[in-house]
Amino acid sequence: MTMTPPLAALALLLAAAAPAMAQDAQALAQENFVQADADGSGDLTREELVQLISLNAEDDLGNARRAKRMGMESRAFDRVDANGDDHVSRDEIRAMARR
Ligand SMILES: [Ca+2]
Ligand SMILES: [Ca+2]
Repeated sequence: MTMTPPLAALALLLAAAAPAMAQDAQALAQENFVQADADGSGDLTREELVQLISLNAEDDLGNARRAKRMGMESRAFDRVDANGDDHVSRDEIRAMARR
């Protein structure tokens, strides 16, 4: 697991409530979450999380662009899905951002 990105970097790539982020960037990240959540379930499947990172990369939020280039999406998903139910909730993203 030497390639596992640090949690702080994960928070940034998901653009989740990182204290350093400007308010408008966080608003954009929230919009992207809603857009990525294709079925409106309030949480993200692996595919939806990949979409979120793509949207964040397009908006150049956090380090999403670099994460995408490095193909870190799937690894990020595994780290963020704390309870292993194959869905990433807002709470799980927030919990990770706080760590
Ligand atoms: Ca969903
Ligand atoms: Ca989960």
